[in-house]
Amino acid sequence: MDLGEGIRNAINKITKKNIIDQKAIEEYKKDLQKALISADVNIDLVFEITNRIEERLKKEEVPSGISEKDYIINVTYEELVRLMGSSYQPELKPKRILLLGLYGSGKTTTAAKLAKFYQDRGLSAGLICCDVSRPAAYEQLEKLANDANVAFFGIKNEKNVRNIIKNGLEKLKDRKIIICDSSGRNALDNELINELKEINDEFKPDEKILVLSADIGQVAGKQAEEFNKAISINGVIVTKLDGSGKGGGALSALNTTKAKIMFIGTGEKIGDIEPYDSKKYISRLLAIPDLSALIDNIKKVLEEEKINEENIDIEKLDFDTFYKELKAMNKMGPMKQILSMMGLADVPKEVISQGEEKLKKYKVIIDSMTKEERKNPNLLKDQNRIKRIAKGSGVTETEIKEMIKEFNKLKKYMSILKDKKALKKYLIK
Ligand SMILES: Nc1nc2c(ncn2[C@@H]2O[C@H](COP(=O)(O)OP(=O)(O)O)[C@@H](O)[C@H]2O)c(=O)[nH]1
Ligand SMILES: [Mg+2]
Repeated sequence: MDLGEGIRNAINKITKKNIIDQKAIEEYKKDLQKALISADVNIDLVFEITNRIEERLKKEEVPSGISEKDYIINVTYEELVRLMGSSYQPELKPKRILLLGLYGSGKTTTAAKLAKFYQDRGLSAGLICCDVSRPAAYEQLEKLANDANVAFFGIKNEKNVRNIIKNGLEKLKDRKIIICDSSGRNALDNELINELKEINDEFKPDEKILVLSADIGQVAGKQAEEFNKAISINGVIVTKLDGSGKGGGALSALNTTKAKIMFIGTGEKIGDIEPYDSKKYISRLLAIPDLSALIDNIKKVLEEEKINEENIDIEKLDFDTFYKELKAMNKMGPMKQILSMMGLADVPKEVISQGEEKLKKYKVIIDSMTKEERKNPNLLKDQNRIKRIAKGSGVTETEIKEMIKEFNKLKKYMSILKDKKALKKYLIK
């Protein structure tokens, strides 16, 4: 069972209970502890985070407009982000990057992934093979460079790293990003340190990045400190987060060191790399939608359509604003998820998922209304008006009545929203 599954199970268990009392919270705490410990999170950190979650759930009042379930998820989410928190935005400028680390950590794969990452963002990239110890290291990187469609340089059977780098820098001088892949060892020893120092001298990297595999769990923290002491690193890349149950242990341990988590590897394929963003990672772990992306999206839409609490006068909601609202909601994407997270799960489905088709039909109907009808929905209680609009718009009377029903639902939902102030709270945060 991976960390996400463990935590999701714990959440499901507590939120299914009829009454969430002190005992239920303590049980939840124990379930979380089990999940975190099995992900190899350091035991002190486990107690720290679960104590804080317990305390918050016992002491804090559930804010109005948020269901207890969403509140539990939210507290857990916030504390996990604190445990594994940080995010990295790679600067898109020319640079030299040296990747280092132990055997099998994922250096060579990551070198190619990283080269492609930058090249896809407009910076031509090249790879230099400086792994002089492993047989077939040259062929492996050459093939990966080919797959990634980036330049490659290496000298077969050459053991002198300075020589390789001198020639490589000359050959790849038109490349904006140059990434050097180095030898690994079973452990950090003097031989490796000396080799890395030589590469460092000759290559003069802007970034020295330690590549670590997530499956070493909390040892990641210690390893980052050791490498940092020996050769001073700028950050780390954690690979194999897809396949290891110990990712939580690795990320949380790194978060307690000075080592910056720059990227994470999430699969064997060349595109399986992303800059680290703990919020995104935890959202995925808890299988909740990427909240920050969704909230950004809502903000954008609200700005575009100038819809906010001040601008919507519920009493005055008419068919003109109705159409605008539907269009705005359509742009927001999985609205249902956002709303249910805000404790507004009772919003009618039909209001939320208006397909383009329906929107078009509504537009035609609304276009066939008179100005007065649009401004005063009450007029449509008159059957004759509905008949006239049906004729004019080429839709059935039933469809018009359906639209009116949805209009009324929207009106109701707007008042819930205004009442709970939930949306505003989320947007301001
Ligand atoms: N599932 C998964 N496998 C990875 C990832 N990164 C690397 N690997 C695999 O780990 C193994 C060792 O990788 P390699 O790049 O040769 O490690 P190196 O010895 O440090 O150069 C290879 O089989 C890779 O395909 C990752 O993010 N996810
Ligand atoms: Mg390698």
